[in-house]
Amino acid sequence: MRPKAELHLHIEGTLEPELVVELARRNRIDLPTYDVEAIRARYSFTNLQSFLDVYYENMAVLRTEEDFYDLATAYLRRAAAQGVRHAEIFFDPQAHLSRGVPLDAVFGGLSAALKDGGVSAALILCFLRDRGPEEAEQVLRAALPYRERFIGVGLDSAEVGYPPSLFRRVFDIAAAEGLRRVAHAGEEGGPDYVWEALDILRVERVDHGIRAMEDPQLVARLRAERIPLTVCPLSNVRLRAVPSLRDHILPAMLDEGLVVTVNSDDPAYFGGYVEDNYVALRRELGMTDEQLDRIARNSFDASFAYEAAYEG
Ligand code: ES4
Ligand code: ZN
Repeated sequence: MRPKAELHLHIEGTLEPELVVELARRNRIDLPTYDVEAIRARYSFTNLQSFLDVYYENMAVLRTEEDFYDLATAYLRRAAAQGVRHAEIFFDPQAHLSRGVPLDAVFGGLSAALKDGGVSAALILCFLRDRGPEEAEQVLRAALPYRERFIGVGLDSAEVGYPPSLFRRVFDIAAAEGLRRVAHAGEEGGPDYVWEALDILRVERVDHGIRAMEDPQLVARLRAERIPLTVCPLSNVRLRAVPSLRDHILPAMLDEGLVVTVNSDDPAYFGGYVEDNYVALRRELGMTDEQLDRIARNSFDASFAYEAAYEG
């Protein structure tokens, strides 16, 4: 299996139905069903929002530091089995703070799991764009005492209607703190969202970015500046951003000379971890070893914190 880095992965999106049930029992939280197959049967989505509704609901079972430790430990084990040598992992503190889970439990559990996980890994704190820029700034300030535990900030959740420009100030503060910057853009939103992420948020990678392909000038900019794109093929199919894998624009992105990477996004919900995405690209799109090798190489080049010494 190809060694690879995973750069677009929401830790809360690795919450498998089995762990939902286990944590619900441990924390005495009522679930509508304790049948994992019945939980999984709900994972049929029509767009990003229909997924986010289930994603935020299932998070109710994450309450303690130990829960976050177990969640991230399970992901790192699966990632290693899929050839992941380095992971830059998103987490959504606002989704936990709003449920009364302290930031200390989130950072404590996640950073301990990364330390023990046996895979090079780092955290990227994401702002929930549909909660607006003031709350984003509050959460960043609340996280600054933990500054050494995360390497960057991102922007996720419902995209359309929440353009990157709303978040200029909080990204400026993050930049001044020496934090790396990424944003979801061009998943459901148009190329204008990608332009804003680059020009206003000064992002160093674009998460998804598939709709950038609608704008040739934007493609030229991404190519010239070698801005990596963290593409998530199975996610795009499950959220109906593309009709099927066979219609995915990823091969054309590579042909354009873009720095494309392949990632799993929310693997517990989208039917596969990162190697499963690579396998599907070969099977459904006929992508060659050469193309997939290039993507894997891109993933290390596009990473912020991978240290080859870790391999040693
Ligand atoms: C997400 Cl696929 C996706 N898009 C935007 N925000 C997200 N949060 C978790 N998964
Ligand atoms: Zn994502």
